[in-house]
Amino acid sequence: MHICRGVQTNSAVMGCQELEHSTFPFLPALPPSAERSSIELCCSAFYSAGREADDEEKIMNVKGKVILSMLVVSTVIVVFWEYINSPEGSFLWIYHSKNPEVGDSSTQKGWWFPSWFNNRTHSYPEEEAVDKGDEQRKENSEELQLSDWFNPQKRPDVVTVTEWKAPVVWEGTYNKAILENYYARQKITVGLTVFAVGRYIEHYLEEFLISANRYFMVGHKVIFYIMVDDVSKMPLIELGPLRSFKVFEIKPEKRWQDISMMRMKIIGEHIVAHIQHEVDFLFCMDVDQVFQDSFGVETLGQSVAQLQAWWYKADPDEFTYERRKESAAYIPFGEGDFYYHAAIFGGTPTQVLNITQECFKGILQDKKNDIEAEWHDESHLNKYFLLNKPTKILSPEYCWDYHIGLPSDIKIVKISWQTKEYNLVRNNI
Ligand code: UD2
Repeated sequence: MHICRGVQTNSAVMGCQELEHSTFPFLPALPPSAERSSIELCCSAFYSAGREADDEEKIMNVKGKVILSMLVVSTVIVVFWEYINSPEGSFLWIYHSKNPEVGDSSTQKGWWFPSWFNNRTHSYPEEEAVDKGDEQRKENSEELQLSDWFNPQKRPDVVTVTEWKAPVVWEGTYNKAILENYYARQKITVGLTVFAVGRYIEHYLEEFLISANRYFMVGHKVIFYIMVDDVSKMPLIELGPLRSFKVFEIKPEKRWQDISMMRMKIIGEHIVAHIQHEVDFLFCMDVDQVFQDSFGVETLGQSVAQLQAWWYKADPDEFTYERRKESAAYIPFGEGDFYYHAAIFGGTPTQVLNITQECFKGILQDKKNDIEAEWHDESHLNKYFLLNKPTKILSPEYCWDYHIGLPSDIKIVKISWQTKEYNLVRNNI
């Protein structure tokens, strides 16, 4: 041992290099002369058996240390790589990732540490398979004809087809099995945006999400996009196997009217930034409502509008459209098809992007002209759907208010309104 220490400057170091060379083939090879001289030095220095044992022990020690240090180094490299790849360099269970395209007001919060660790792009459960790209979507889309799944004659008591031949989906009009089979083959993913700002979080969000988890697009992949102004108030909810969610922190507006209207801007930004790559269809919903029954694939379409429960039997001249010419949402008397409810609208990401961008343009124009439409975003949505007819309309069964009672044409309530408690939840009345 002492001798070894005495010659350590050469023999020990070179011995190590030899060992490393044979154990770790990726280390640079020594030149043959260096190899030879190291072997010679080693041989002459450790001739006796005892010394050989010492040598073996030393070799084993060195081997162990080398393996250990390689492990440590590779772990440090992996962790460092993850760290620098996280947008804010934050190494937390809940991480922040500012999305430049989504604007300063929006910060994404991830809640799934295991998936963060497994996937260095910080995606969520299901997300990898979700980003399918247009190619694969096209491949899978053998067109399903309307007559294959929709039978308007099944509900002669109500309006089931619009003047522009779009289906109005009522309970009994659709063939669920055919639709399910079709969309299962396409392996679709459906997104759902919901906003809960201020007291709407504690009042409505948990019930909305629990019920959506249970009834929204059962059997299909779903991503909930949850926009809140305070993530610390997010209810912890256990989701079903095909469900995942993404939470975003948004800047709260001072007036509830602006919170409602700004949804159009925020949804549009998120579609551009990521939603368009993640889902095939997207719904946007108010939070103050609860799913009560299956809200399934029969609701999917290019652009989908919801009939407002209080107005589905009324004459268009009675509708609460914006009637002032100065507003971008203006609809004159004598015009209009239906009164659509802003609590639910949807379609393909491209169509929903167009809806939200056009509505927000109208909202901005009104702000410039110092006017606010009577029903805010809903007035602009009605104007949009007047000019751009929806390709599918959902009956009021899909968003019913029990305060109306339960007339015989409402067969199954899919979503019901929560009681409006404006004095409790709104920040300005
Ligand atoms: C109606 C429409 C709604 C919208 C609004 C515009 C219904 C069920 N919905 O809703 O779609 O057109 O009129 O006037 O009739 N929100 C917050 N925090 C707030 C305010 C709003 O999170 O402080 C969100 C939340 O998701 C809420 C939605 O915006 O569900 C619409 O606001 P609302 O439900 O108070 O408006 P409401 O009931 O008059």
